[in-house]
Amino acid sequence: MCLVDTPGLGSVFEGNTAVTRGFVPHIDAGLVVLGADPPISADELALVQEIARHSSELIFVLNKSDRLPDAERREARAFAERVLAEKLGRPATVLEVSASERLAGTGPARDWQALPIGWPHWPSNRERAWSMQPRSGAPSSSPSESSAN
Ligand SMILES: Nc1nc2c(ncn2[C@@H]2O[C@H](COP(=O)(O)OP(=O)(O)OP(=O)(O)O)[C@@H](O)[C@H]2O)c(=O)[nH]1
Ligand SMILES: [Mg+2]
Repeated sequence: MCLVDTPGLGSVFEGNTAVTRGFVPHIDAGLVVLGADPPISADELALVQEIARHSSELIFVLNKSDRLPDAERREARAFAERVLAEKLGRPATVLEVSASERLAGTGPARDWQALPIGWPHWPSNRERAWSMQPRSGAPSSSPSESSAN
């Protein structure tokens, strides 16, 4: 498995957004990390729609859930689920997480247990070998990348 952490959108460094957009055709499965405040931007929504054209394997998480009181967090999640569903034309579930709590080993359970075990459903080795062939249009600078087996 090769995990690629692409830069977030809306950075003052315009190249960051270009690198992320350019990487979309290479995605087999996407873990979309949304911030709690604001929950999702128009740019992120457009990117998700673009990713969905390349992969049906998509998971959405609302990170930094520790930053919002319960009522606001519920509202942020419901808003993100509604706009994502409208954009994708299918139901979308957003899971609440907090990377900070997870790192510190503190906080409530949140939705960590709801992250699907065994996700994503990786293609067979043969299909994977094909999909890892160099493709045209690869980004000139690479997002941070890590590999695991
Ligand atoms: N309170 C809180 N802060 C968080 C959490 N996750 C990340 N942060 C903070 O948010 C800031 C940005 O975190 P990053 O992990 O760099 O976020 P990112 O989405 O990868 O950012 P880019 O790659 O620059 O788009 C840092 O100061 C983190 O400490 C979280 O769950 N809770
Ligand atoms: Mg980052």
